[in-house]
Amino acid sequence: MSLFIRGGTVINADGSERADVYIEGGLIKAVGQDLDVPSDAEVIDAHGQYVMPGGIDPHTHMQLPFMGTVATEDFFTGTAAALAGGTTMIIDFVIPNPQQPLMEAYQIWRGWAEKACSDYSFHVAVTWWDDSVNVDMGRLVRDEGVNSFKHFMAYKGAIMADDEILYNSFTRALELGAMATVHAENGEMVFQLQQKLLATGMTGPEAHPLSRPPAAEGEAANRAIRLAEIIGVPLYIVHVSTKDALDEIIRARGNGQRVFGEALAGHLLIDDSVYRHPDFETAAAYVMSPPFRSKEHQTALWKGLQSGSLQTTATDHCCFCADQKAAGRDDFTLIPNGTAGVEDRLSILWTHGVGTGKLTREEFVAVTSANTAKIFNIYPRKGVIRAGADADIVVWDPAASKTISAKTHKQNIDFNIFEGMTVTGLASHTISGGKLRYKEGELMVEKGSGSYVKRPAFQPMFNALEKIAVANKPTPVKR
Ligand code: DUC
Ligand code: ZN
Ligand code: ZN
Repeated sequence: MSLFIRGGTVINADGSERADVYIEGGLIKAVGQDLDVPSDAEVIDAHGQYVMPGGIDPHTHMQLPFMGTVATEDFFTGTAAALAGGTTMIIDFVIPNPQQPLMEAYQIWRGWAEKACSDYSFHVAVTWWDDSVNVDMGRLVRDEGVNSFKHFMAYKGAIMADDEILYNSFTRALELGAMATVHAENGEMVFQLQQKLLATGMTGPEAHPLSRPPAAEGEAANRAIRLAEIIGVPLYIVHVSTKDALDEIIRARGNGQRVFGEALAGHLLIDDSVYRHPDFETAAAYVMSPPFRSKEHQTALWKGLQSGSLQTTATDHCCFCADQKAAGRDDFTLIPNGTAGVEDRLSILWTHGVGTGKLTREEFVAVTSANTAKIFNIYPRKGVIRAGADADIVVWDPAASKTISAKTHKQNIDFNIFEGMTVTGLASHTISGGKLRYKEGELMVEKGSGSYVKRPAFQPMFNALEKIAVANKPTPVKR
């Protein structure tokens, strides 16, 4: 069965045109006017609408086992919710327990993800180090199409990577042509502040942001950037939430370093006053790390996106319901960290980005899809409406409007951090792998229809350490 999207305006990151799109066999076959199309093609009328590459969310945690519980959204429900919002691919995280072989964890996550109904890929976390990790990183890059490795600089005593692990893993990533990525928060500082706050009797969610100050993120971002600079590996910083971290990225990029930054829809919209809500349930529902920040940081993040200092947007979609958050009723450090958003990211970014004039429509495509595809080396298979690309497409109705609510969302969680916000600009149709999967409120998904996307390694870059060694090599003295 083929599809024909007629009468819309195609928006790519590098330009827009009035064009029809013809889809066959899971791929975009043609983009243009007066296309020769089979008479039995199913027609989607896109007059007055935009036809854009489906969103790619580079940061989700479906069914993540974390902090003594498991995230409620699985790979099927999560990718279905994503499709309802116009997102057609996620990059999730394999997070091995310390001492667990990377390949073993990777196979477990691959098994869980088989039920996904959109395409997906994996970053793999390096949470410990020995020779087997070194070997498994090589197998993951060469055989499994993993080109990014994640490091949690926080979560001391659990999955935190210290500087020794960062050094070893960054060095290996460079050798393999892979990207290093970090959750940048100083885990020791967070741990110490948590103990101090608890000792003074501050046990509620209001203590959560106090235990994770902006400077703890700025310090970790700077440390990761400096390590990456010394080693020469490209670095991607997930969920940049502060001006402190952003300033470090701006400095490094200005210096010619390959450093990328991601902003979360939540961090762009929500401020830290949510943690002072009088109801534990409500305040706890917003507990995620890094936490929501004061408004000055939101303003900085928007400017970071507008200026290109931050290149991507994501959600850190990680769903825990009220009964799970209750584990931390008497101790905020036990509240499972995580909030949702995979369904809402595009409409939030459109409303508050394009709708306010902060972003052009093309920039919207860049920060929701194309830049992620480029940074993680799957462009132009993904991230663009072009003949030959995968038919992952959102037809976007800029006039459609709704008020976001947990009562009506498709996400498998009892809370929505954007509750009550009205958004204008919504997916009317979402096409995944050439099939229509969402149409005006109705999902038509199939468990397991999504595919795992391999991401090729990058050209290994010239090692900065070698560069230093070459520069400092003494000239032999002729006698
Ligand atoms: N932060 C969260 O809030 N949840 C999952 C992991 C993370 O880093
Ligand atoms: Zn994180
Ligand atoms: Zn995360």
